[in-house]
Amino acid sequence: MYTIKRTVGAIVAGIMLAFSAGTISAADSSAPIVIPTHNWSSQVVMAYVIGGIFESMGNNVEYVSADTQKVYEAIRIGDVTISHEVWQSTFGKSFYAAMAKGGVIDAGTHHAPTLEEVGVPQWVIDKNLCPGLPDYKALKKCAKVFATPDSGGKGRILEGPQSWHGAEYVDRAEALLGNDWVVKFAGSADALWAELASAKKEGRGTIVFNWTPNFTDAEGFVFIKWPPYYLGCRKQDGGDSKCGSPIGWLKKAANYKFPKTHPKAYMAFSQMSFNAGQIGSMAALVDIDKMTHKDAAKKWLADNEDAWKPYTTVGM
Ligand code: TMO
Repeated sequence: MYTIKRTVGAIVAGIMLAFSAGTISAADSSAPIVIPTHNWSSQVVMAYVIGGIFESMGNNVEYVSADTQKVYEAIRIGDVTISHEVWQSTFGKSFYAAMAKGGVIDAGTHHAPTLEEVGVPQWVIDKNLCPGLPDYKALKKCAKVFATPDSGGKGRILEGPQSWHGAEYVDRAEALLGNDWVVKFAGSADALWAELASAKKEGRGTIVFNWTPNFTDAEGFVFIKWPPYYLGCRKQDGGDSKCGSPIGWLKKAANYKFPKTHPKAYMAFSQMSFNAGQIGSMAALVDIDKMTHKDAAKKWLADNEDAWKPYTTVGM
């Protein structure tokens, strides 16, 4: 009797031990977590920030330079593990298209409302270069103010790189501003910042694509107010393009196997949320302070341990 009791007790204790051990310590695979880098500063710095957080948890990390639209298909098929800055206006369509095919999961949302839109630096408003701004209707009377040597006397809107957008801003200018305006694509994010700097120096009007959160929030950037966005308003979605961009979300995405292969890293990633100030500061370290993306990430991690350390122990 005594031995039977003891044996049963040992078995029960063994099961309980195995069970609790199993729930607290499913180990992450040593396979690298593949993080994409794109062509704007906060995204690249945040890639190294998140990679640094994963490494602090003992994970292996790999970085790949990836196309900003095709990356969602790459995540779906598992070539890339995560995306940490899915901007609604610019990438929402590609993100959901990949999700609909199966293999991409929504891994949560940053605490940062976003806007990706054309606008003018605050000083263009302060100098009243185009009375009535930021209402888009004011632009109809100001085309000449925003003319550039390459615009043939028309007002010029400097769009972001073509890798971010299709024709949505071209269609919108045609639909709402007509023939007095042209849209040109910048070659890079740096070309946008160079244009802002030279326009300021020359005291001339300029209208460029930009976004928030970004380093430009600190100095002041005023987005043009267009008729409100609604689902389907863009030509590419069947509408007439007479709309602005959404005040949108900033999401994280992951391959559907990531929670299974790297449960600890996934738990951390799913909790991670950066706010506008944090995202703006990641960009500013590069675009204002001229640090490399990697050094900026190191500094950011060192300066913000209180913000990210708690993510590494979620559920433990
Ligand atoms: C995706 N971006 C923030 C550059 O608009």
